[in-house]
Amino acid sequence: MIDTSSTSEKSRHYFDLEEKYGAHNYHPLPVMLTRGKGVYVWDVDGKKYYDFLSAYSAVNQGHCHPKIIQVFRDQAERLTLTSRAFHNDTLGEFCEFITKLFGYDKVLPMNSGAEGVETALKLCRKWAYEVKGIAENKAKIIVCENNFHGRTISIISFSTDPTSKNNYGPYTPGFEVIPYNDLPALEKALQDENVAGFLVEPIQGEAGVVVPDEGYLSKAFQYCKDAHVLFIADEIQTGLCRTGKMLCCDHEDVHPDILILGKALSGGTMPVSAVLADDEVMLTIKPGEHGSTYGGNPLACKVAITALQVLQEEKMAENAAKMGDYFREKLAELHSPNIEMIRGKGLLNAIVIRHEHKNAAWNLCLELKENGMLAKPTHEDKIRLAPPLIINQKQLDECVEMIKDSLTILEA
Ligand code: IF1
Repeated sequence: MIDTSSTSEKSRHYFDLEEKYGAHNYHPLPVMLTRGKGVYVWDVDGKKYYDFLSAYSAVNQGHCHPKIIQVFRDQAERLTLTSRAFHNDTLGEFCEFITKLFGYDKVLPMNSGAEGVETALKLCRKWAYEVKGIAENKAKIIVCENNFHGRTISIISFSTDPTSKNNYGPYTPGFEVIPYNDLPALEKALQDENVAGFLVEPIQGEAGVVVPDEGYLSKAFQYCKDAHVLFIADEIQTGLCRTGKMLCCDHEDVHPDILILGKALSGGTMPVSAVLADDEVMLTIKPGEHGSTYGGNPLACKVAITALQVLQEEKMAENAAKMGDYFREKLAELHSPNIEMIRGKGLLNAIVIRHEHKNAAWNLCLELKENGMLAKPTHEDKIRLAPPLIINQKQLDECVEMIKDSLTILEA
């Protein structure tokens, strides 16, 4: 059921269409958006909001970034898709740009984040058999509790969230779950010589922006090196300047063996993901052994180069770091009895609500919406606060006021 109690006639029309003809696989906030620009989005009644979800970090560069949209348009009029059965004159340029930027020999372009993760898992297994020498079908990949890496059957096979996982079995074997941010558990799991890889989110997004202890990533990386195991970083949500560095792994000078990017790689214009690795790993996949119709399409290639350039030119990592520190400081200064905890890095943040009722975080998000700010609760009591990375101090001040005003409804 869609809660439309606070919505207009106009938006109700669109809600009704979705409800009647669309699958019911989401529970969105009752707001009907029609336009976006920078840090703002507008609903069908013309009301303006700050976007504090940024499409789950896909619009780091801000909505409809003019430079990205211009390149998108130009390329859309020229050539959009050839398939990989033929060459196109944009793929090579993209491959050179992204591999040089992140320091890898090769890149494999895909579309959705989940496809990127699947590609990384396949690469890891190929490497396990063809380079590491693990016996057929014995390879194991270590993952973390409360992970979120996408929605495919194999990925949800190692989910620990019943909402994502239940009744989709039988599940794909070959994964071992250990607690997140737990180095002894990793050390122990790595003793099994059939382990080929360790897949990890540098900060767990869906789990509620769980930031691991300082040193966790660098030590985990070292443990993997020592055990001849691939360190696979899912930077789909944490990468591309979101946490105040180009990659979240950069905070600890970790250079993953396999790097997965997605979301903001297109600045929110289309699904573009990429898997980066050196030749020892990447060249284990031979012609015809993996791919996708749209992967590496000309439109995606041009848009991705521009999306990355925009992040660099506009110093979005620096802004995310600075504005993130400022934002958390201002939130702390509210001294709200209703905020249990404020956490995050750069502009990937969450507040944990001190709640009496189950719906506290949801109700707070409804109130934030009334006051002009869109955010989404996760796990009942947490609200993710992740605006586009172009937000400035004056805008953040305004948002902190909105949060302050909205928090009062929790006292009622
Ligand atoms: C939905 C969460 C965010 C991701 C990481 C891979 C993927 C995601 C670290 C898959 C996707 C999205 C999917 C979105 C909800 C959202 C999400 F709350 F579920 F966890 F961002 F926090 N790795 N995350 O975060 O990428 O295939 O979707 O392109 O509606 O499922 P995708």
